[in-house]
Amino acid sequence: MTYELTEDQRAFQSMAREFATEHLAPFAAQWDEEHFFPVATFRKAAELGMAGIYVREESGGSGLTRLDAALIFEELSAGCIASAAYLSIHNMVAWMIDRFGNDDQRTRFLPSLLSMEKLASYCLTEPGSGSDAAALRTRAVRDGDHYVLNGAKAFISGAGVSEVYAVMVRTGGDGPGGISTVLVEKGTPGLSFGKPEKKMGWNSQPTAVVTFEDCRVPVANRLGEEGEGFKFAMKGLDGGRINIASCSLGGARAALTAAKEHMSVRKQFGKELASFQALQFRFADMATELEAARLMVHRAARSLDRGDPDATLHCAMAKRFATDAGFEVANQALQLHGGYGYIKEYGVERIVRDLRVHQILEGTNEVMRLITARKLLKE
Ligand code: FAD
Ligand code: 2MC
Repeated sequence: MTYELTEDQRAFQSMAREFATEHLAPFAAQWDEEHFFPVATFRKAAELGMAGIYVREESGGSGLTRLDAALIFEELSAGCIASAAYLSIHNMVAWMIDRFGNDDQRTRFLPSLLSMEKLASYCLTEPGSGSDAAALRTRAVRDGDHYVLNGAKAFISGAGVSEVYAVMVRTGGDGPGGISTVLVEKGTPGLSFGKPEKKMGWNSQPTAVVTFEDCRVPVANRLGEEGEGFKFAMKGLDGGRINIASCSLGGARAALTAAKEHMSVRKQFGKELASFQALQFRFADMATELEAARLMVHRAARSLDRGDPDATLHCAMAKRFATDAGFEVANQALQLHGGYGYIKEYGVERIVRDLRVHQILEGTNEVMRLITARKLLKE
């Protein structure tokens, strides 16, 4: 395995870095403050192919690898964590439609998702089932050529704004084998949204409950066969976990850079902070943890690209490690700023708030340990 990036990968990386520097970083604080979801900016990102990064070219996507996506999400997140993370969810849904949908579904849904004229949401979690996702209870009962959906999904990113919802529903019996995935369009009677949740971070994207009350969805909107939905959801999340881990890398890198700048200008006891060896060592550890996390994320991405049988394990390990390391690095960067770290103007407290949730969503870090232990103890 080589860790050198190709010329193409360096080009995607700089493209995303330039986009983040110009279109995300200057506005991230304001979007956080005003709870503004930057849809117009997403459309600009889509023009550069960032709405379907690993959707196949023949389906209108960019046809890039998971490693390319990891590089891109790290760069975007260094500009605005919450926006990059939403884009990652949108990409996950677009990929699921390309990978598990049929030609009719690709034709109907992908063009407007790839331009981000329409946004997408991923709906797995329910009020009663988070970590135990296979216990979901939203039911879809067949009625002719429609399913009638009843139930609710919790914490849905993009809810209310998104036009396309990839919803994991129960069409059969208990457990993972009774789950299917259906695409529900905004405007369908019986589909409604709760009030946006008030959150610690990720403020520039809405999160809300999605409710289905006798919501009639065409059977033609089901991805794959009945009973395949849980596996589709998990396969989507393998890639999602690499992306969210990459978003942690980008946010933590931005915090590390801010700490470096602060340490070189702030003086105490007549010397720059950067001259205290205790702080130098702390900075060195932060940079080392971040680099270790990056290597793990890139290895997981390559595993997924190669179809390695251990890809799910590598994704879980990388998500656990990188989101924990990312949060710790950001929190230490805040500490290195002293009181200024607690002041919004310096930008580090937002990074800490935004990165905290990466240890919880797309599978908590306890669930990542569960996946890892199950796999390793079985061998
Ligand atoms: P629970 O499952 O109730 O867990 C509570 C605690 O118990 C956690 O610490 C957990 O790790 C631990 N725990 C649970 N089971 C075990 C076990 N077996 N062993 C050890 N520890 C365990 N979901 C979506 O489907 N789509 C979205 O777009 C989405 N966006 C989100 C955005 C935000 C801002 C947030 C906060 C959440 C979002 N989620 C979304 C939901 C998220 O995936 C869940 O919150 C997460 O999976 C955990 O589920 P839970 O909150 O029900 O916690
Ligand atoms: N790829 C392919 N198939 C998979 C898979 C994967 N990554 N993971 C599981 N499966 C299959 C598995 O092989 C099994 O198939 P079979 O019955 O043929 O053997 C089936 O799915 C059931 O798997 P498990 O027996 O492992 O299922 P279990 O119920 O024990 O739980 C667990 C699996 C805990 C890993 C899963 O419920 C999980 O990931 N929970 C966390 C939920 C989560 O990540 N939520 C995130 C919501 S999205 C979000 O937060 C956003 C911000 C978008």
